[in-house]
Amino acid sequence: MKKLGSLKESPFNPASAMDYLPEAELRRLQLGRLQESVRRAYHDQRCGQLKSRMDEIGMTPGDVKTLEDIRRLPFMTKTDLRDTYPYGLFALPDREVVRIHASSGTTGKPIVVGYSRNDLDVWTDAMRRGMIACGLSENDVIQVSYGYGLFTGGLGAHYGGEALGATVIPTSGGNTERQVMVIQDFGTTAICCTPSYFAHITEKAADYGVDLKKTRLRVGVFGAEPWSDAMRRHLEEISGIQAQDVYGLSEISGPGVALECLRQDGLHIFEDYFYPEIIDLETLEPVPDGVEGELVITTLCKEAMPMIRYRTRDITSLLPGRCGCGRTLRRINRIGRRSDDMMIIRGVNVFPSQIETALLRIKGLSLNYQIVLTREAGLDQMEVKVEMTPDLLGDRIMEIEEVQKAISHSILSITGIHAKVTIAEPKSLSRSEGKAKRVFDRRQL
Ligand code: DLL
Repeated sequence: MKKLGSLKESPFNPASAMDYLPEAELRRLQLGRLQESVRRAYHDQRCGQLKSRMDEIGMTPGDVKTLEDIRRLPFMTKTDLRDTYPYGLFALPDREVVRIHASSGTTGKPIVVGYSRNDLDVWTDAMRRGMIACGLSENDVIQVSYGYGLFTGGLGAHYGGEALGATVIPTSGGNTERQVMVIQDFGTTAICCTPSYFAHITEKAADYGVDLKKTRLRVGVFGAEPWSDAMRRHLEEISGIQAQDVYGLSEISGPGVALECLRQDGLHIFEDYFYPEIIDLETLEPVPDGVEGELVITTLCKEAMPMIRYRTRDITSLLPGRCGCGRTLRRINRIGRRSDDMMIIRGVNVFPSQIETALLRIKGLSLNYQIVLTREAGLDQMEVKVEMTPDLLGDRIMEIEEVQKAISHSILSITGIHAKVTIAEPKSLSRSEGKAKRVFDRRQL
């Protein structure tokens, strides 16, 4: 790894004192903010969901007297976002909602999230502090190659980088040749993108004869999808960077919920903004530190859309003990899997049920389908194999091509992902005797 010895947190950008608050003080702060968030969601949520759920169990916001009382509050899930689509969970009037983002839902409609001015400041601050933890400072040139748009990656990293005082280059995703050119010519020192896209960039760079180790690039801030330690070491070795993990989700704000410090020993959660719990998947009861379960997050400062005990479906554990870096913020283990069937393809969340919705829009298909995920030159590829019905089989080849195009278009419009579509003969795809196995993930993490 290149220049690692020189990587340390910059004295120019001291991380927030919040990163180092004594534990008792942090817990006190969290309690006050939790009480306020519950009050806000209870009274102001447009759909009144939390209020009716709390009323049902005879609880009022005043019953939250200690942090432990959070355990008595009801959970929220992605289904709640779907059921209240688009703005039902907002707790502010429209004029105070200054930004909207969206992410995949389980069917044709996305889930929608909103931010107040203050929510954007909180999100930016979390990302800024996370970047400091990754060893970045105002001296860095940060290339943001996460997508800009409804996806939170691009703008989240962008504003975090600007707040840090760094130079931000908003390349967004795609056009890999230009990404390599920018790294080389603009003096990029840090890149933010999905780890799989960076793997693709390294391969393309090699094709163009560019040795990334000879550029100024020294840090990668990678997330939005699971990636292994083996992948980390590989990326670090071929490009000479330090590859840092960033975690987040749209429902809670976006990237910046938790990031690794330079010790790469778990991701620090910005606990002054986000309250983490790990619950047992069966009993739904919180588990002790060190035990794996589902991450549940409560937002402590969110105004436009407070989320109370949101079940992320991400599987991890809270690491016991303090980090050697001195931060008092607790850490979560890296996230390797989810408890639902969500796939993450080039950083985009895709549910098999979305593919099914896309197929249902086309006539003449059986609903026996398979999704095959592979990785070519570092980039995720999705192939959807679907059987036609005997009726369609009688038609001319030309029409089959049209059907393929129509399916591809339908999938693209619902998921935002280009899929290779293969039309299979009737009854040719394997059938399972129990749960249908639809997804064949042949990517090597
Ligand atoms: O992926 C936000 C983000 C952007 C995070 C850029 C990091 C960097 P969503 O599109 O809503 O938001 O997807 C959230 O992605 O619940 C996890 O399953 C997965 N995920 C995000 N970061 C990581 C990570 C953004 N570092 C979902 N490791 C989450 C593993 C991750 N999975």
